[in-house]
Amino acid sequence: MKLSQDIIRQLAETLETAELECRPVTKITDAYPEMDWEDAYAIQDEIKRRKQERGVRIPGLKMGLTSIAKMKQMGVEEPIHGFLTDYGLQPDGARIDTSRLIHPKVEAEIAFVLKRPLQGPGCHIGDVLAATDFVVPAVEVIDSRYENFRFDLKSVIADNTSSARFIVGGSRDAHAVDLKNLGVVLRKNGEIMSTATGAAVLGHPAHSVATLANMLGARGRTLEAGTLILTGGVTEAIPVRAGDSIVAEYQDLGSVSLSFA
Ligand code: OOG
Ligand code: MG
Repeated sequence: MKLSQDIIRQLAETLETAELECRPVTKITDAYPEMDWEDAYAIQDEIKRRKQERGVRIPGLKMGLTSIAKMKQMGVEEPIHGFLTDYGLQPDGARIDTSRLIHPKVEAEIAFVLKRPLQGPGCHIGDVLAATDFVVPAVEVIDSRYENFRFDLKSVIADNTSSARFIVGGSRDAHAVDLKNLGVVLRKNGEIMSTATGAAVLGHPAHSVATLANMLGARGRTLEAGTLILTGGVTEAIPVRAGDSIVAEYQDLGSVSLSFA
């Protein structure tokens, strides 16, 4: 670690305040170019600790930058992980209040719920499928706390990987669907914005969960049973504003819809 505990606490406060007050800040590596990966996750952990101290619950975790489309869009090439919040969970069909967000974008994702814990390193797709209770279609609303949605990997990890809101649809048995070849269509205001298949996510969405278990395992952590895991956007993220409506259609999994007010 390159940053002191004081600086880590200070940066966590800056980023969480930016989220809660919907005011973007400059990316933190501008002021602290020496910060390392450990510092970045330590800031994210400190944001989580602040929220939990206020009674916020953490229903799950998310992987980010797991598809080539997303990596290209953001100019980075490594998956990252963050956490989800109870207040971020919105029902299917929700109207999302854009006045509580800075510059939201939506992503179509495939999510897993585990029935057994997963412990990396060495976790693979087979372990994930054996430990999966069910899969659900999901839409994530991301909202970088950085000006113009511009960042580098360390800054976005510290900013809890732009986590803001998420919506999940109806559940399906993971073994009943071909997750790799599963088609996804993302529409804005009725118009198709992008299409992809599950394979866009690290070759297979379960590989994203295995990668998460291995990343956590490297830090001595376990992926607990019951955790909801968003595996990352299958296509590039689509900017939205008040008045927009979004529908994500998933082959065999149904659809998820939301609108912005
Ligand atoms: C980082 C979060 C990426 C995903 O699904 O790839 C992410 C960002 O692009 O702001 O959630
Ligand atoms: Mg995402």
